[in-house]
Amino acid sequence: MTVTPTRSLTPAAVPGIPAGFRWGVATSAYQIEGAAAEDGRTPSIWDTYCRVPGAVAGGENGDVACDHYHRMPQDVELLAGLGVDTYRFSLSWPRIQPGGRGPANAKGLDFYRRLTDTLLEAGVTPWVTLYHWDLPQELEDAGGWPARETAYRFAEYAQLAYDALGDRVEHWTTLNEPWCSAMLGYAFGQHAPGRTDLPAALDAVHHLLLGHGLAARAVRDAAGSRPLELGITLNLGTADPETDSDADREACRRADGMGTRLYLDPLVHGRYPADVLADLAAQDIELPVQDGDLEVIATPLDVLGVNFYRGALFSGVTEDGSPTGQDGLPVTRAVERDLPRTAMDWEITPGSLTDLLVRLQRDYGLPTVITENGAAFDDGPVTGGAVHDEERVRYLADHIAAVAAAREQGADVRGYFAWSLMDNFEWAYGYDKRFGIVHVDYATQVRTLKDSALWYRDTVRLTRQAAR
Ligand code: IFM
Repeated sequence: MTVTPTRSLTPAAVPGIPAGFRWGVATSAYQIEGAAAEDGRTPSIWDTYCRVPGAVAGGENGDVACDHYHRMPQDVELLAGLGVDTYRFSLSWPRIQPGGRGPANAKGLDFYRRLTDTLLEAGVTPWVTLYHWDLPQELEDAGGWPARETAYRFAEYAQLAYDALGDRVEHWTTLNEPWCSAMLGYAFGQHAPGRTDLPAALDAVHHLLLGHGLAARAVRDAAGSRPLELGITLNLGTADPETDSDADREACRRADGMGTRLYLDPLVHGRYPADVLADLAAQDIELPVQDGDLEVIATPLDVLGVNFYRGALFSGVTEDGSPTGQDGLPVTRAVERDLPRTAMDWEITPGSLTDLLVRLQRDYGLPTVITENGAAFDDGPVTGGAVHDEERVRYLADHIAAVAAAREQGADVRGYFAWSLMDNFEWAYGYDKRFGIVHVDYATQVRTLKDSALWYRDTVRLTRQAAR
């Protein structure tokens, strides 16, 4: 659907957003914490990958990042000042369980206890993600996510984390974007650990999902009668055909199959999509499913976390019109459109967010929360204590309007978290791409609210007031 672009950037109540809708900001451990070798934390695959020459722009790494580990109280004050009710952050596995095995590290847990307590004192609900890509290096050395054992290690770590924080944290997300962990990390070599092995990546998909299911069961069992909202976060988009041709529609089926249904069908319906399994079989790839795995993976979810950045248009032929590529496989080609783009060169497609949410409701029927949405832009400098990031304000406004439109069409969307609270380490892009609504000066660690942060604060307040 087409979302009419926002004309006015003056904050105003968003119609159709009810009282009780969650408004938040999100971050992840490796992207902001720093303190990479402090208090017993051991290296994750990202610490290792950042040292591979050429892997990360500018040879940058998360050793210091936003120094959040040392500046946590001020950062909580900052986000509480935005008036958000929820803060989504991730736990660093190697900080909590160094090496990925054995007992918990008390100092690591203490940090997250302090963080959650500080949030609660400030009236902000903590929303914990257990895994946002920082696998302990020792587990990668033992085979990483392509190895089944990693799924069991993840469940053990989830149990340690829940045992320590379950008395104060009600909202738990197991994995962030398993597609990225599996495909960018093991197939395309663009994320840690930097492998380029498609069959291993598909093994990783299954073991990530199995790890999710095992962790979900461990957390549910440990929670007992405590209130718990348990979910997983996926990066999802839309796949629209360039034309009505069979080839283009098939390309969309494949893109949607590998990006969305390969995850959501087993999570919600307890089975992998037959067409995707057939496509994989044609490449001699079989998922390493064992008896009982799918029941574990389909452990009931309370909420689906949706990370949305863009939708895409697909063609089933090469630019020369051939239906097969050089690899002999059917072509699934993303077609560039003449649309405004972010600094990541990602097309800006708010209407796709509405389409996605309506489709998720129809096909999977879960309540959703937008656990990430936002954009990198080449912001101007900090001048007079301000950063005028009009493009980001427009991006947020149009996407929040898209959420409201989806709700109007029946999608049960219960929250929206802006990505990100502050500029941070954008993985292989280093620090150059700034997604924050708060600017970070990495030389001084000074934080400055961008116009988008002020706009978000006022929009949240006005929307809440109107809904009362
Ligand atoms: O920065 C990332 C985040 O870690 C996961 N989702 C996408 C964001 C922007 O690329």
